[in-house]
Amino acid sequence: MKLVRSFYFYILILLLGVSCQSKKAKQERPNIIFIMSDDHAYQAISAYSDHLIETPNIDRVAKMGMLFTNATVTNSICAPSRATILTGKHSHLNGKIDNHFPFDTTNVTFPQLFQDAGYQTAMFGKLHFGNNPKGFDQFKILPGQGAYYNPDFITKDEGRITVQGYVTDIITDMTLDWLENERKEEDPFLLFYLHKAPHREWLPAERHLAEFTQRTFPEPATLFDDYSGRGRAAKEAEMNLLKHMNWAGDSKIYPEVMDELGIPDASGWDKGAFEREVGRLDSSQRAVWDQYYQPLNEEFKKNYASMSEEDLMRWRYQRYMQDYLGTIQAVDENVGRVLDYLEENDLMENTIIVYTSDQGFYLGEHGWFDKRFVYDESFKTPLMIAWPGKVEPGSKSDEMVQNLDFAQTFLEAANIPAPSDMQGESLLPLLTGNEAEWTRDAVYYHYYEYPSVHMVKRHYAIVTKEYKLTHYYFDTDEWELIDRINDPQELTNVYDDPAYAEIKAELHQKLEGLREKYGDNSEISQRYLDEYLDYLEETRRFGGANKEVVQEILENRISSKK
Ligand code: SGN
Ligand code: CA
Repeated sequence: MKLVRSFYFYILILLLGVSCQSKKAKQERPNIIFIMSDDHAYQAISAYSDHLIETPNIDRVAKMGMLFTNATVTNSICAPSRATILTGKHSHLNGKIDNHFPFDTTNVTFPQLFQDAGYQTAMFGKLHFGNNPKGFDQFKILPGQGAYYNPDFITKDEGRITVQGYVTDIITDMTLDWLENERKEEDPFLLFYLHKAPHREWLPAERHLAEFTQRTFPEPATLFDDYSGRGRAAKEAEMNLLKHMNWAGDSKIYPEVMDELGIPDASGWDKGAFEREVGRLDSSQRAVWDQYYQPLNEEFKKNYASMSEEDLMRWRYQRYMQDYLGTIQAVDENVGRVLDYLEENDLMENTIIVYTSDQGFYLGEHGWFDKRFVYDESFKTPLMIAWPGKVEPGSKSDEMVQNLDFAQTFLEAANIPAPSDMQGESLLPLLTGNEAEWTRDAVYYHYYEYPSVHMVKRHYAIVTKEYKLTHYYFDTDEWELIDRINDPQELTNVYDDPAYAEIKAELHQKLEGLREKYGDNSEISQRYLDEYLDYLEETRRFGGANKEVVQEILENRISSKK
């Protein structure tokens, strides 16, 4: 009897041990909070440089963890970047090459794998896929680009809703509400907290207008770039602050003031963009908004006639920075609210916190706004990752990491096997101080969305820490080689300089190797191009400043088919 009793006792202990262990193992899986803004340039984060704005809260993530100074994207545009993040695959494989067609939801995304593995999953903010995210217990996302003021949301449980207030605050309220009221304490979570800001048309919260509409900011060295050292792609892009920025939608010159001054609606959707955004304010909100923008319009009216092109460029840069950085002020405050919540609720310990953007952005460098190019300001993206106890506080890495790497990093951290066709590399060796295990010395880039808004030609590239070799292959056939060390502003194409003959040959070979490794080639590029041009031919859905160029491309195509 005694023997039997002690046998049962032994079994009981064993079972208890197993269940404790499995509970512990369960708890040990880290929570993940993925904070991503839209178009947030690293130049506008004080952990990188404080010449434009102080972002003390975003910087907290870098202070707690690792700051990446060479983080990049595989395709510098919104939805494709998000697709690469979720699938761990380059655009040509996940199919989301540009912002036009919806994301192919037969792709396997890492949140689905987390959900299958027992994680709680939630997403709040901007996704921009043209369909709803898979693998989420809860989501509230902006339709398309979303709006800054009194925005609409597509929600999992309540259909489409409109919420009064400022988008950055609202997305944060939703995130905090989920953490507080929906999250179950016993299971780990994967949470996407995705800001719309600081995306065009850069509309700050009411509370920041007084300060930001008054500030002046230092100009970048290349504000007046004439693109003389580079080829047609840089020269023909429509991203110049003076020539291609909207007066109403972007610079907040009232449509009626444009009329008074005889400024044409050059893009064809300038006044519409203003209405789309500012028109969402109710009358009392609008009255507050006008308090700040009205005097600015009055002043501009007075000065316009006497302003030179150079004056106008400078004025537009300041206007741009006032609004763009104003929207970042709200992002920083709200990131602070989320970090405070984690601290106050003992959630810091076992949580991976990421702050990043879907790509970088031009803040007047090369005279530009927007992104798309493989030049640094849009190819690189801010990235900091904290994981208390695992990542050394205040550490830095200059390794060439990419948005392609997130999926495998998180899967490894959560001990979930990654599908073998994912193409990134886990960042855990870098995060945990095992640099020797990291061997990547070059990354691959491919941008597709052309002909389209901003008119940046299709290109693919190889980038190492020292060089960039780029091929613009459609509507031109140009190679560009940039010496990143000696020409950090990327002003001179040295492709035909004999001094670079050897390195050029080496890079060509390496580029071919990368294309093979990732499974990209000109046949695939041609297929995507044909699909897009067929669509343009059929729908004629193009317009604005680039209308004639697109028409010419299509006519050439039709006549070459004959
Ligand atoms: C809109 C913007 C463009 C921007 C694209 C893509 N114009 O068309 O400036 O490049 O989105 O942005 S806007 O006046 O309508 O804002 S992305 O972040 O979604 O890729
Ligand atoms: Ca973006």
